[in-house]
Amino acid sequence: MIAQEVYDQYFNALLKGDRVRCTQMVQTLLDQGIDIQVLYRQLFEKSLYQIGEMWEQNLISVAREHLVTAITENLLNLVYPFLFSQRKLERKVIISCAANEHHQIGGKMVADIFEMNGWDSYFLGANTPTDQMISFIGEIKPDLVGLSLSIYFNVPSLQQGIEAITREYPELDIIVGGQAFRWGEISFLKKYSQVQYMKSIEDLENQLKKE
Ligand code: B12
Repeated sequence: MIAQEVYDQYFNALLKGDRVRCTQMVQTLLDQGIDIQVLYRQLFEKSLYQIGEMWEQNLISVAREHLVTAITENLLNLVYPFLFSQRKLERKVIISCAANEHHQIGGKMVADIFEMNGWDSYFLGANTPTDQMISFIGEIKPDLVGLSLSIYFNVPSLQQGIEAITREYPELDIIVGGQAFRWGEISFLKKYSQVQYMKSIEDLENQLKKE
């Protein structure tokens, strides 16, 4: 649990663009042994959602939103030494954003959760062209593909991605998640029998721990 006071200090530093202070604060939390999922949800995600609201209300500029995003992406790298698990499962996952989807931070967190739970994760980032994802799947031969979607109007791209994967690799399991599904409905996913929707990284981690 991150105390409100710590969150407020971090958020103020982030909004000012003070990346030295943000780095010190995150490093301290990591050194104190914070649960990575808590760091992701209660510091990084919470602050970015708050920034999104401020941006929507015209309280901050696009430039400041970009600054905050760039700082957060750098901070995610501090977590890297804490990711590797003693447990090795010999399982591989590819995580990607759908084509046209430019929000990549959530997907990166998902890839990290897999890595911490013994999987080898391959994170392709934002806006991956479907044909490129299909060839990469052929190269890596993963056990699972995870797709992230933030913007509901990108559902057609997501569907195109799912359909291309299932055409080429009918046995391959797919999970999808992301905040697009907070606003839009998910019933269209029911027609894809190998696709599972996952609500959060907590649900994902609980499932991975059972394996
Ligand atoms: C940064 C940002 C951008 C950056 C992204 C850069 C980058 N490197 O990722 C840029 C500038 C590109 C951008 C562009 C746009 N953005 Co924007 N953006 C944001 C912002 C501020 C933060 C996004 C973020 O990283 N959030 C934090 C992450 C950690 O949260 P998350 O993605 O939800 O991920 C978590 C879970 O959902 C889950 N998860 C995610 N994926 C998956 C997958 C699986 C398998 C699982 C299990 C879980 C899971 O795990 C994560 C950890 O908990 C949000 C505000 C917000 N509410 O997020 C707006 C926001 C998402 N953007 C928005 C909009 C409108 C846009 C634009 C359309 C703006 C424009 N007019 O151009 C474009 C669209 C671009 C596109 N085609 O994709 C809106 C979307 C509104 C809506 N109803 O759809 C938001 C909500 C802002 C707002 N309040 O209006 N954006």
